Amino acid sequence: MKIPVNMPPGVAFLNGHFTAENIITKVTNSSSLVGVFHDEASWQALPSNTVIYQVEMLSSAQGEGELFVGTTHLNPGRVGDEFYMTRGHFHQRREQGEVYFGLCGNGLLLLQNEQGEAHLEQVSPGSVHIIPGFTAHRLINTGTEILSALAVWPSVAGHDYAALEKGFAIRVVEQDGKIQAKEVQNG
Ligand code: PAN
Ligand code: ZN
Repeated sequence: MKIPVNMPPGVAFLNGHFTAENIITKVTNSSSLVGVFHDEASWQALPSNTVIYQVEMLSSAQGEGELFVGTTHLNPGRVGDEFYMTRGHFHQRREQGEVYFGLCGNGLLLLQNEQGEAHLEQVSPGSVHIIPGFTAHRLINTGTEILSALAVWPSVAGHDYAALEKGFAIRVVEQDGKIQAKEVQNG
């Protein structure tokens, strides 16, 4: 009997683009990131169709035990002094973790627990980030190139954006030509 060997989807580790039959892409424009950046006037001044990031995902099975695979491509840039970043979220199923892999570009992964304690990890090509359950996460592009990171997460995890309405406890800005992480009051 001939045993079939199927061709799986592929990912280019240099830029995170997939080769697969069905790729799902979600584009996030500045206009949908209401209240995310602290300099509201600079945010208002951006053309509303300014692309901040895109998530490219494989279409995969959903349900308990199934996994999603996706790459976030976060553009370089700033809103005022604050670097472009993803909205950031807790998982709706709080206990579900995730793994991020830095592929290209340079940036930071902001992690924050339910007590509001936050810290940063350097994201660079080859970096591996284990995001535990009960931990909100956001990517920040502090470089001049696109920051792409591959992620694998349980399909049942879901996204809870509302829980972070007050924002994260750290903001990352450029000040005096340097990348500076600042603690936010009421974060
Ligand atoms: C990622 C994120 C992606 C976009 O795939 O969803 O980086 O960030 P926001 O969802 O915060 O807009 C992930 O963490 N999935 O669970
Ligand atoms: Zn996530």
